[in-house]
Amino acid sequence: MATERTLSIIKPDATNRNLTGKINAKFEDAGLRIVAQKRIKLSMEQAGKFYEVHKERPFYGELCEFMASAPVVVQVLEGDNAIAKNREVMGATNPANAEPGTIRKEFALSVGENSVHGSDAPETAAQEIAFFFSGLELVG
Ligand code: RTP
Ligand code: MG
Repeated sequence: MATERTLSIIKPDATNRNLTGKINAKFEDAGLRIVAQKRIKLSMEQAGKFYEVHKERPFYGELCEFMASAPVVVQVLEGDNAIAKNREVMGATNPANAEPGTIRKEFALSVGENSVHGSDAPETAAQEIAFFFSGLELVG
């Protein structure tokens, strides 16, 4: 199996409710190592740039406002098949459709305020990691 890295974000609905530790425990229990992590407050401009791929979607404005509404925790997770494994631990985008035991099933408030983000492919993972972290911040 390939060791991969993926970009994860603990979103404002979760940081507001002090869920960072509980969410990190889910990642670590699944074998995902947190190799970089920082708590930051995104500006509207930064949120807009990060989610540029969704700019034509009807929820884009609401999504950017939400992501800039309170601090987020951005992190790099590493492990075997980390991209797919992280998305499995996160659960479906809409918590109503998420499997029991997943982060979104247990913690998400709605399809928008759904507690976590995870990269969806190797190319986006590399881009998203570089968006938030410099090489110096990434230890093995
Ligand atoms: P993410 O990118 O955050 O990991 O989530 P995802 O792949 O499961 O979902 P995606 O389709 O990429 O959508 C990105 C984020 O936009 C918000 N969203 N709101 N109101 C809505 O119908 C709606 N749909 C999506 C969610 O916060 C979703 O995670
Ligand atoms: Mg996505």
